[in-house]
Amino acid sequence: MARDDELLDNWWDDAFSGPVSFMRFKFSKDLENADIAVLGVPYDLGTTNRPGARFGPRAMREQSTLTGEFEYGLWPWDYHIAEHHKVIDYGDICNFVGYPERMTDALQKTVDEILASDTACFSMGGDHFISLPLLRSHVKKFGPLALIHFDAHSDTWVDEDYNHGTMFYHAIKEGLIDTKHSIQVGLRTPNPETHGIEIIFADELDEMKASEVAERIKKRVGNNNAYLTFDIDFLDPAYAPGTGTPVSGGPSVIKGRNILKALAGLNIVGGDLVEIAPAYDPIGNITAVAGATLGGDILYLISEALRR
Ligand SMILES: [Mn+2]
Repeated sequence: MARDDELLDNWWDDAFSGPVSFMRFKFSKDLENADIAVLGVPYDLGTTNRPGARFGPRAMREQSTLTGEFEYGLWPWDYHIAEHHKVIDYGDICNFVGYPERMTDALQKTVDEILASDTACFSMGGDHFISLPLLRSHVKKFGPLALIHFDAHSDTWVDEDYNHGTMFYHAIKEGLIDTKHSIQVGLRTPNPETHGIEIIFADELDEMKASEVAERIKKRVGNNNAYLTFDIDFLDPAYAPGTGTPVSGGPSVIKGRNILKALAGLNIVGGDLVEIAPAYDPIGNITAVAGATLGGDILYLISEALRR
């Protein structure tokens, strides 16, 4: 837990120049000198509709050079994470084109190593299937976890196939998720089986203040160790059109950010942000800008939890 003076003293002053690492944290594999690792998982063979999330990590990094532009940190957080923690951009997991089963093994092995060195991990997808191997690694270290899940879809379809709509069913079946302390937020698609997880559907969410949503999540999760997973299609397609399975009628970016900010204090041991497929952005990298911002918020939540 050390202040990262090197980063804070040598700031890149232009968002459009310099290395494209997540929020300007340095590329490194040195886990001994890191508190949090940011990991890209450019995998999209688990998609059931439009592919393209393999370009998500790169798009998030590129847009994060603006959200991470200031040595003062990411608004509305009133500090820079580097004042408390050394964060590294660990690069991407790769080498599995045409061999999806290799991704699962490579991702688990890498995240096992990261967590074994007492470094926390924030991952950028990739499609949502990557959360299954990520959960397996986190549960190996922490035991079954409360899941805080932002999404338009439940991703708990009872189906023995492995894809980005079934991985939380498999996670429940594998005993990775502590369902009685888990909650899904923003769902607006059919969900025949809750598996005992609490759900705030999108219609109810729209009627609630962000602070009320956060209170419901905090009450459900309590002091338990939690994993936070954020599918960018939680947002309305007006804010996040660049994704594989968009669903109309979702919340805004600021609603999502206000909920996340209010979750500070929870024991969030790891997290991911997934499903950005930048090719479907009509113009201006809308979805990746949202993802880089919300991803920054999740990084702050992990940092906040480490400080407790
Ligand atoms: Mn989804």
